[in-house]
Amino acid sequence: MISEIWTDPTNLAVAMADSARAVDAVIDRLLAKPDGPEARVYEAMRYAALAPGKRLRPFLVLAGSHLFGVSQRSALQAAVAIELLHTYSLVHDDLPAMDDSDLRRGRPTCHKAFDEATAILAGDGLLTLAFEVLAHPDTHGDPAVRVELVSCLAKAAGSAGMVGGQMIDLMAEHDHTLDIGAITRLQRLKTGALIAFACEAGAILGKASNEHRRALIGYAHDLGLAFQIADDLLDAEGTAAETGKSVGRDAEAGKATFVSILGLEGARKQALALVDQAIGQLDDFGDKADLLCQVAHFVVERKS
Ligand code: GRG
Repeated sequence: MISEIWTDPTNLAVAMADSARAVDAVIDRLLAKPDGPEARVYEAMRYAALAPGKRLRPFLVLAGSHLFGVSQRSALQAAVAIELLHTYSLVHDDLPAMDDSDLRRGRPTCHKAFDEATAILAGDGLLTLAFEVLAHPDTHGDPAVRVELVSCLAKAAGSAGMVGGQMIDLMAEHDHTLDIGAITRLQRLKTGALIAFACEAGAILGKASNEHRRALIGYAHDLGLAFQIADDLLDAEGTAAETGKSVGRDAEAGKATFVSILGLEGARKQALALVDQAIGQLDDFGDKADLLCQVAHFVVERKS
């Protein structure tokens, strides 16, 4: 049972820390360093994937899986897969050809700690490992469930999801006239699609009803936008020491963001309204959804 991972299932901070430990233990095992010169790419993958991030997406997988009585082993496999894929996106996003960032998760970015070629390979290794993990029989006894997970993650992460959103974002660097609709679409693809997969994974693993699946997708859409607005607020108001990454990049680049369009107060209000809306989508699940309700508040209150 997933709840066995959580030493205090009523306390979000404790449950997130317990989940992160369980996920990191699996990643540590998966990325055991081999002998030979290829060990360097494992070192870079470990450096990026085991760095102190929030492990929000794996937590969403575990908390969503909890609603449907999914086994701990299945849920952890999906949780690990999404964290590996998320980490690849961070490693590649930080490269000089993209965001050119020096700091990530409070440490030098992967290409700074190693070199660009190694960081590209580390990202590629993390991305492909994510799918290997999902396709493994440990993820689910029913191959149709494994195929559905692989297909849904591929869609969320690919050109119709995160990669497409990143492309729109890069194009927007030369177009500062994006309106709120265009920014919402960009962010739904760039960060929302992966968050939506994280929330839906438990429903797929648990073979949930369409109605329950729709409720989780609704929750995820609201949560994903709230997360992004909070991210824009942190970029505008946070410090590198607090967030562990470079800040002030959006304003510096003159980028259109939720904050530049809605203003600080407007953005904050919108994020809080989305949190209420997200929580409203979980009514049917009762107390079992307590942690998902708590994490919705965390997403907008976080400092990193
Ligand atoms: C390179 C294909 C490709 C895509 C990159 C997701 C993304 C697209 C880039 C990440 C850059 C970024 C700062 C996006 C804003 C939202 C976001 C994904 C923040 C990082 O996620 P957190 O806050 O990070 O969950 P931790 O480190 O806690 O895991």
